[in-house]
Amino acid sequence: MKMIETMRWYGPSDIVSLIDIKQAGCSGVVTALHHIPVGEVWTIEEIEKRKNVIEQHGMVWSVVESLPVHEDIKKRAGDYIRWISNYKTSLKNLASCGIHVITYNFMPVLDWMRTNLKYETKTGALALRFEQIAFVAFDIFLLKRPNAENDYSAEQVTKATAYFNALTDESKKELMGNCLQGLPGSKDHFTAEQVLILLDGFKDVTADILRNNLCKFLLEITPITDELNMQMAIHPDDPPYPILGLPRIMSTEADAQYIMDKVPAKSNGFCFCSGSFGARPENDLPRMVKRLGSRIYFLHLRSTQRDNEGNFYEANHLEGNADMYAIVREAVKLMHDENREIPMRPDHGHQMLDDIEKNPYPGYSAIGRLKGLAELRGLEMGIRKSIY
Ligand code: DNO
Repeated sequence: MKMIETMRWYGPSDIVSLIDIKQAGCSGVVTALHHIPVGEVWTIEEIEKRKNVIEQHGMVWSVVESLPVHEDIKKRAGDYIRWISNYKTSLKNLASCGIHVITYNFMPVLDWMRTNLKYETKTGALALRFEQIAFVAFDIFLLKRPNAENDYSAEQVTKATAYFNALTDESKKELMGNCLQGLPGSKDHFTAEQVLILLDGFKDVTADILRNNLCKFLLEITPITDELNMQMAIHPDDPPYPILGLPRIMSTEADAQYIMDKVPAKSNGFCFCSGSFGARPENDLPRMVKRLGSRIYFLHLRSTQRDNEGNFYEANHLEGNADMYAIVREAVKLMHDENREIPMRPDHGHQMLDDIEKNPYPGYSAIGRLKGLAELRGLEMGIRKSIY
């Protein structure tokens, strides 16, 4: 049993083409209908259209990433009943088109967050980076979130003030743009005003409430996903701790265990993202693969390099803090023991070589991911052949 090698494709507007993905050696494609507004139904017609383009290139649509969850569902407010009903319809439509693995997340307002999208690594290739103090400076001085400074220590505020005062106007603009990236698949940025309004909508939503809302959502959809033999794969928080005063509830092994216990349905599972979980030192990644085992439906393999101040950048796939050998070894054993293949994608990649001049979706340039995939594929084969 081996990992199903895939790459993410953002759809027809992606500068990385299906031909590129095919040449990288992938048999599967991970994509979403990014043009459909969050909450609206994915019709069979639209799903088929996307599926056909992928199949015409000799690959299959292995995983949906993401079928996004409307903010009202996360708050359990507003029109959430309608959005859940739409979500169920989209799931049924996907299953009827033969697509069964669905990634989603339950991070309020924003998806992943980085302060620097072009951090120069030691080779000159560019990586994504999260720098605490830069983020605090963004929060207090650029976003101007009310009372933001109360969420940080006096030392952090002092450092962020000095950091901010030393920035040129251009660097301020860049920091703002990086932190206000739109949702994945969109090249539209959020504005500070929009984000402040969205944040305000979550002001009464504590971590316990959010967790509860996630469980209620799962209790509503999993009878359908169980029946249709689907696999729901929740993506962890990135970074895996609260930001901008928002609760985060999928950051640790205990978080994952909690929803597994509350919603034991078989279709309730995880997208194990070693990069996201790995930004938090206490997350023992190989052990998590072992423990979450049968509920892991999708693997995102990536490593981060952390420092003592809570900063991290995305390292080469086989370097950094993640013990990729041990992670892949656990995954190989899991697939062998359960006699199943798990889709995997090299998560992100450095912007390097010819891609430096291009404008790919951050983290999703072709060559860096191709390199990551090649390394991971070799690692997996070596492990597999040495054990079995
Ligand atoms: C980042 C991605 C995430 C992920 C979503 C899943 O590069 O891994 O944006 O797709 O959180 O819903």
